[in-house]
Amino acid sequence: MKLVSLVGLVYWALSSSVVLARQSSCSGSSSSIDDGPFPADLNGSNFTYPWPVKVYRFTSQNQELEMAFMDLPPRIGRPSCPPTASPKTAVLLHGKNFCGPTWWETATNLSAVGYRVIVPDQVGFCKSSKPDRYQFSLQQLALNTRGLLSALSIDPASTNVTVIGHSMGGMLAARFTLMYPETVSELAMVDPIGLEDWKALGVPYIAIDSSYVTEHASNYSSIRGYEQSTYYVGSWSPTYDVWVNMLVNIYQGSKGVQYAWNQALIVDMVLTQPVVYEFGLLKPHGGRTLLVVGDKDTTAIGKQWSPPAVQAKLGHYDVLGKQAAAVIPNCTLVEFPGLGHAPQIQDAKGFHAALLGWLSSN
Ligand SMILES: *[C@@H]1O[C@H](CO)[C@@H](O)[C@H](O)[C@H]1NC(C)=O
Ligand SMILES: *[C@@H]1O[C@H](CO)[C@@H](O)[C@H](O)[C@H]1NC(C)=O
Ligand SMILES: *[C@@H]1O[C@H](CO)[C@@H](O)[C@H](O)[C@H]1NC(C)=O
Ligand SMILES: *[C@@H]1O[C@H](CO)[C@@H](O)[C@H](O)[C@H]1NC(C)=O
Ligand SMILES: *[C@@H]1O[C@H](CO)[C@@H](O)[C@H](O)[C@H]1NC(C)=O
Ligand SMILES: CC(=O)N[C@H]1CO[C@H](CO)[C@@H](O)[C@@H]1O
Repeated sequence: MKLVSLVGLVYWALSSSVVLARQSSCSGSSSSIDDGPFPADLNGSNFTYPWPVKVYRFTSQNQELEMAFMDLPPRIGRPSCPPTASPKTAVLLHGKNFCGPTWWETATNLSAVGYRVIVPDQVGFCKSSKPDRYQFSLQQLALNTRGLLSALSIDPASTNVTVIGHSMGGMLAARFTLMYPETVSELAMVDPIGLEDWKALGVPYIAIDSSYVTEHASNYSSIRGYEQSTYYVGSWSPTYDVWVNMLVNIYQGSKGVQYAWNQALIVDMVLTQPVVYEFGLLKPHGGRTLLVVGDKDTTAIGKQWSPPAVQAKLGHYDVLGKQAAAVIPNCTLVEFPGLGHAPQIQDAKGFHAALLGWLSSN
């Protein structure tokens, strides 16, 4: 009896170590950086990016995936200040309705003051893979992003990494910092979603299949209508069109169906995976967090399909910013009066002055 169970135990230990060895050699050999060049239409987006697109190939959930990203050296475009190995790196995380390129002004500003800037597109977005089947979680996207940094040999022991996220990217930046506090030196969130738990406030669950129908029907007028009211508080400038068309291009592109499906899974992800309860645990190792909000931002996932009494409770960033800043350790709150969900676009100068001022104030 004892011998049998001992033999069983030894067998189990041997077979599981074989499995572990296989997994580690498998993931070790299958992650790589491809510097391209790539065709204009990459994974269903033919939007022209401001800098060369590279691809991080890796294995995730038993499939080969690619994350597209841009990697700006410090002091790009300043020939008198040649790029040098920089101990500072910034990682810029896009929101659900944007892609890496929307950060271009932030990226050039950070590069100008000496940051290497990594700008990924998450799996399911933009020029990255759009898998037919994927268990989307904020943790999985954070893990993918951490894998990209490792593949680029960005070692947090010798490099300070500043993580900056907007909207869904802000929620992801919070999750990333909770998972990898030793990697994140400083955290900055710009109108992050997830400052409240919408489901706890009464937002009804919606089937992924229903979200898919809405996503698949997206077009210029539906995207612009949404962004005009929540991002820009009713105003519009022709310079905002480029970001709408960048999305229309994907919805109508060669991977449009997979993109709409991935985006429906993303809606489910942010609705069901709150971070707000963990804000008190945010401890980037540099000790500081910046929270930027437009006080007229009204973004709230599920507001569109909630009853009016629930709608009235959601998305009050004038209140939510202060609430979050009171809970997050060492948090600096910068409010942009009269602005909505995208202060980095609507008041780019004011935003970059606030961001760079905070970064240099340590
Ligand atoms: C990281 O930033 C801290 C200040 O927050 C500084 O003391 C430290 O030297 C920096 N580390 C590197 C590797 O630059
Ligand atoms: C755009 O989408 C909206 C909502 O899905 C729809 O009502 C409208 O007819 C569409 N417009 C065009 C020009 O297709
Ligand atoms: C991208 O695709 C759109 C159609 O979706 C087309 O109008 C446009 O010319 C393409 N642009 C490039 C750079 O290929
Ligand atoms: C707050 O941030 C500063 C750096 O700006 C750091 O020196 C200090 O230790 C932090 N305090 C806490 C409680 O983390
Ligand atoms: C920084 O951003 C502002 C707009 O916000 C832009 O006008 C300026 O050119 C940028 N600076 C650099 C060095 O890229
Ligand atoms: C899923 C998918 O289509 N992935 C493609 C993304 O783009 C890279 C680079 O061209 C391709 O190798 C992948 O097949």
